[in-house]
Amino acid sequence: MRVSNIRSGRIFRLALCFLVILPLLYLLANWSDNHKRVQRAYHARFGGRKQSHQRLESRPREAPKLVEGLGNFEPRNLRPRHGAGENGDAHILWPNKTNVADAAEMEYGMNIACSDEISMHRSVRDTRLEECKHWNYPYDLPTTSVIIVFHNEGFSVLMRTVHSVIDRSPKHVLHEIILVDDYSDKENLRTKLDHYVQQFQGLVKIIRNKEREGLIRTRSRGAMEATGEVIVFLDAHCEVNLNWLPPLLAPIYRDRTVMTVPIIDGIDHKTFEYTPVYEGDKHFRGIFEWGMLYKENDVPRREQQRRAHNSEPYRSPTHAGGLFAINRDYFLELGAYDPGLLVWGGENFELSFKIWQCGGSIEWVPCSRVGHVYRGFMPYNFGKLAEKKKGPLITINYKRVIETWFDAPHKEFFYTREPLARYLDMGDISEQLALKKRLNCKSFQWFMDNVAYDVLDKFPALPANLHWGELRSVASDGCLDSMSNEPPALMGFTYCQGTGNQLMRLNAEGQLGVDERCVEADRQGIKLAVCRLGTVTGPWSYDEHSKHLLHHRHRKCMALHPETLQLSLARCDANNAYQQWLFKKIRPDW
Ligand code: UD2
Ligand code: MN
Repeated sequence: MRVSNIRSGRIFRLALCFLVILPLLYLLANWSDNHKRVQRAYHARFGGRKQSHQRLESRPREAPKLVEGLGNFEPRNLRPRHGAGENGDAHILWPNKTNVADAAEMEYGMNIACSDEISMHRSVRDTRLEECKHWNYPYDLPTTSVIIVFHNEGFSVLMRTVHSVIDRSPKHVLHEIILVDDYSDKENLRTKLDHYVQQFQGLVKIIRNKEREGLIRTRSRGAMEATGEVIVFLDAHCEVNLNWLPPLLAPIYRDRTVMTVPIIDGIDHKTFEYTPVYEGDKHFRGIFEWGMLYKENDVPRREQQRRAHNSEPYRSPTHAGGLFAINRDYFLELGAYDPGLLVWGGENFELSFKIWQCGGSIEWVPCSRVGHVYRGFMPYNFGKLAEKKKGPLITINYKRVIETWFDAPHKEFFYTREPLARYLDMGDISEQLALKKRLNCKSFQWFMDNVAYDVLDKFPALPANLHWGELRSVASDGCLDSMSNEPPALMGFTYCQGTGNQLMRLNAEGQLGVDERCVEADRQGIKLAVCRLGTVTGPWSYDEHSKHLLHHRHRKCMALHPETLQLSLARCDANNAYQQWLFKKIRPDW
């Protein structure tokens, strides 16, 4: 009895165990499982606290992705448009408007009468590589301020720039467009603009300089006033192409020290025809020659091969100047542009060298295309700022830039190519040198070795000038002159004036140069020619005793015809004063 009692007691307790504890255990296990699931979901959504925050920051920002279908920012259902200049076609004015067109060309360097007849919203030819339509870009790209500086631009051209930006940029990214008026004094432009921009309800802002500052300082001012994360500079005569902005912003979104540059298409200044400068799928990048003229060169294979797709951005040593995107704070941390640079020119090099040497980079973006009107000539003067500075203002700008960023050997190349630059007063660059030191910037040699490694192939190290100056005839009162001609052309002979057209340089390798051109000779005469890329050698030598300029290949001397004053090669004759020449150093009077 007792035994059975005890036994039944045990069975009861065991049953109790099963009935109560097991479900409890089950519930407990389930709860903790659930709890972990909820925690996981929470972390995924809100990123959790410190630990996952760090994870977020170190996670690389999303890169653009090539997809099968249309890219996420590609325009869809574009309706074809018809009318003057649509599809970027040339628009030809009626013959009875020729006078107006000519007047506009004279005043603006472009045919504003033609522009006036073209819609503000005209379509342009899609000049991109086919592949460009298939990139997905991150949605949360940085907000952007587009900055357009202008001085006396044609109204319709300026406003078409603005409309094209609004029509072809994602709304949530385009933060503002800032028009910075560099003291324009054309009648009506001010009131017309103020009135016209009202329709944009604050998206387009106008700020005005109290005096003429030049484009360089005006851009720096625009950057200061901008409130977007990224700033994009455009000239006041541009039309952006389809889906131009996301590909420019994507590299900056991932790395704030990248400056990006769109590929520039051409808009004809007479007909407003929109055409690519380079056809096909070959890419080019910005370099320079030693006189600091901006040049473009094929992208070297080494750089091509860094990329998986031909439509991806590639690195470039420099840029043309007008059109680019950069993180605003980064631009200001770099000191914006050197405020000592005046009006126009050289600022593209200053910014490029500064970015590369101080740890950033420049990328050209094939999928971002922007049209730019290349004018027939520069329609404005440099105003009071140019009067204050004696000597050629642009060369002064170059001198500031090379004295800040070049090293001694490369500076020498610049002075060999521009001998007069040595005498120019470039002002004080101590602030620039201090900035270079503060930012711990790398040397120019580093830049040449790692970034601009293709420059020397095209523009080799310059041998020193053995002689330079005006090339005066001993027999006749006059000098050799390139006559501002474009090569190929005959060299001229005129009164000695000490101008750039007459500044000849004979280097230690026999090359006779005038500005970026070379002087050559054949049976037809003495010629202005394009210097052969990649060489610095030439056929000439100068004998100080006989005063002959000898052409080695032809074994003849440079001679002046006594009557026609034409230049040619003649059999050398020691007694003929018309074959005698003197290099006379030009002493600038500034
Ligand atoms: C190129 C650049 C230009 C600039 C320049 C100087 C391109 C396509 N263009 O010459 O952006 O970098 O080289 O190095 O890369 N402007 C002023 N104040 C002035 C003079 C000009 O606001 O005193 C404006 C002008 O209205 C225009 C912009 O600055 O919107 C650039 O001037 P540009 O078009 O005459 O220069 P560009 O294209 O010949
Ligand atoms: Mn321009």
